[in-house]
Amino acid sequence: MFYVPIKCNKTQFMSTLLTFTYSLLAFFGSTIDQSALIAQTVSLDIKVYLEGPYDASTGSMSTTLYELGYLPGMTPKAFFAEPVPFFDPYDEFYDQTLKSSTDDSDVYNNKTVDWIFVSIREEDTGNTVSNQTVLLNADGTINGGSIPTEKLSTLKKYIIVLAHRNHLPVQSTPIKLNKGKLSFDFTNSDVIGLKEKHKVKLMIAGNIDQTKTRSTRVINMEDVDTWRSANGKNSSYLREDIDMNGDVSVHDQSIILENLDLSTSVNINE
Ligand SMILES: [Ca+2]
Ligand SMILES: [Ca+2]
Repeated sequence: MFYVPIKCNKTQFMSTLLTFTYSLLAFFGSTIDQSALIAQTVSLDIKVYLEGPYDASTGSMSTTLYELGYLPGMTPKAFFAEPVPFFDPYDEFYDQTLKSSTDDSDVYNNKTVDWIFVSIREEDTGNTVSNQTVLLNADGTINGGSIPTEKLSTLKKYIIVLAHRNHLPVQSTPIKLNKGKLSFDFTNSDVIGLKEKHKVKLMIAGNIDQTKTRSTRVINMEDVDTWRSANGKNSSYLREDIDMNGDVSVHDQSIILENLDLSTSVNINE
């Protein structure tokens, strides 16, 4: 057994060691990047609670709209209830085949709370990478939601914007792709625009008037007036039904009044 002595001073040795370390990091780094890119889609790993249907006693959201058959496209259980044709409040389905479907009650299940709009934007340019509407589950996770891998870069950061038909929109902090996912937990986050209640963070309820760019960002008297004009409607899928029990009542109004004048800078019309 023999060895060849290598002549080098301390500086050269440290330089060689650093080069070797960087090579190792580059190798494993590229392996991680490639593993994320091998999959054809990047999944959205989002958790969010809506004020109103969120029930602190169960730690999850109500699925009453599903249970009573009030979600768009479902046949209500009660004969006097008003069915709502299948539609998407934001016209951006995660699954485009749903768009042409006429009987969509099968898309729901006993975990379904409602539809929620998800927009993915590049942090540096603000450009929208993807807009889609996905189903929100009682535990705050979303059902479905993915983005073709080629639309994303492992070198960039992204912002997840969420909007709902009667809540203030909210957005995540910039995040990077991680293990083939874009992940953000809004239920345990300090981002502006969430409300802490029952020791969790919730999207703020009461934003039922979203007819103009400004009105999508604020809960004000226009929302109260919209509620007033619908007060007493019942047994259907109603924007003014903030706690999502199928009826528009003073319980819904009390939530709007609690949040009156709250606003956000998040723009969902980009
Ligand atoms: Ca509003
Ligand atoms: Ca209600």
